[in-house]
Amino acid sequence: METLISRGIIESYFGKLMRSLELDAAIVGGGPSGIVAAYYLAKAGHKVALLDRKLAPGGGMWGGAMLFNDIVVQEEAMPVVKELQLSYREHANGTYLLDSVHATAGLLYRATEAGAIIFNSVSVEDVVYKQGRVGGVVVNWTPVLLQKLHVDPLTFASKVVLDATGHDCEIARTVARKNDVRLETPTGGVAGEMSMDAAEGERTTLENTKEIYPGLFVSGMAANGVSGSFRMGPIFGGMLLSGRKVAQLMHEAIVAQG
Ligand code: 48F
Repeated sequence: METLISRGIIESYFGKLMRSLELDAAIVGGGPSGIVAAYYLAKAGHKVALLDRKLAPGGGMWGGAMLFNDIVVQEEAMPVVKELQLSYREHANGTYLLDSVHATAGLLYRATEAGAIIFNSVSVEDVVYKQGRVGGVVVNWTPVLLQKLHVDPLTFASKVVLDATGHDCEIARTVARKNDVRLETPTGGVAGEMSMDAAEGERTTLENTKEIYPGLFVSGMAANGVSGSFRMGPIFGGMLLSGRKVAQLMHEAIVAQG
């Protein structure tokens, strides 16, 4: 029995690893924008893997506001909430409330159901960078990195890569720093996010969602962070719409590569 259990898990996990060696889309970060992007890309038939350094992907959505575990979504993003079949209730002035645990679990459920592979407890420590293009992710176990063990990583090739790492914009920062290149951002690098302006932050999240270097896209707070825009707190419509928008942009880039 013990061997049966172990063999099943090993075979299944190694299958996921093998399928991820050559991806259409590698998504770094399993916050709301990354998960929504994974859902739409997988639904479009692409080979998608999402990597999150935490044991429980979901990013900043589980905790609501100051651990009050509810979130707000505005009218414009309700088509995404409805498509992913999340439960909600009306609040006021065109806003809706969602239980943050239900909503986070629901996003993860829908993305995996659509065919996205999720690797949890896996960190992206670098990218594949060839001829002026980002072409994959360099991955390692989070516990290896936390322990500062000197262990080399594995690599997944990917036609496009998404930085959905939230406030830290880790992948964009790494690409700019290591390769001394200019990103398509106001400063040419990572500008860093500004203080709170919920309405403006929501608006610019969508505007800043784009390809910032050949093969590298940004979504969610990473999009605002690279562009020096506002944070917005526990309103999540911009994150959901950003995930949907970036999936469309990445889809077009994947199709263009053939
Ligand atoms: O920050 P996060 O939730 O991403 P998001 O989609 O959403 C932002 C909101 O949660 C909130 C907000 C809404 O109004 O302001 O903050 O922009 O999730 C980012 C995820 O990326 C993972 C991290 O564990 C988190 O789950 N992550 C960050 N760096 C890495 C990473 C990395 N190098 N490798 C793997 N995962």
